[in-house]
Amino acid sequence: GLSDDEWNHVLGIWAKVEPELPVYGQAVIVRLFQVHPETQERFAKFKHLKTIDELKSSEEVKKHGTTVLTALGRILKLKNNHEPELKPLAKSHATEHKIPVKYLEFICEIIVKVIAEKHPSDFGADSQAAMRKALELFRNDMASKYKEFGFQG
Ligand code: HE5
Repeated sequence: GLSDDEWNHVLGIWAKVEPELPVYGQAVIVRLFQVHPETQERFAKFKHLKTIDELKSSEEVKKHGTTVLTALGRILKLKNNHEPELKPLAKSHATEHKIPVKYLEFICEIIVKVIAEKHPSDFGADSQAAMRKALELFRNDMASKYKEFGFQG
């Protein structure tokens, strides 16, 4: 798990992200599709969006980005006790959306990068390291739940 100090870093930066969740959410999803185009194939309703401009101007992309970061924020705030919040998410991603753990890694790395770009002065090396650790915990627990749901991920 993370130390109190590490959680303070994680939740401190999250408090700066939170007022602008739709802005961050949009940036994360657009970047995910740009850097890892195979992830866009998983979204039936985003397949028709071909250009960067189309992605950036899509209200649906923005809405989904907000949904994703809202879920992640709730999990981070529960610190090491995220099981009740994580379980339904793991279930839907394992059995319904079938999202490989690799894709979770992609999006987590992009989340760190997007925050670093938008908040360079508030997201120093210690905070970045703490956030990476929290996201790794999230992914590891998603991966073990995936297995419980019979998805190898
Ligand atoms: O599962 C749900 O609720 C428990 C449905 C809404 C939802 C989805 C759907 C939520 C809350 C999340 N995702 C959250 C989430 C947090 C992690 C970091 N997701 Zn999610 N997703 C949904 C991630 C990571 C992640 C990576 C990838 C490639 N996710 C995806 C893909 C994905 C897809 C295809 C869907 C189905 C809904 C949809 O099509 O939305 C437009």
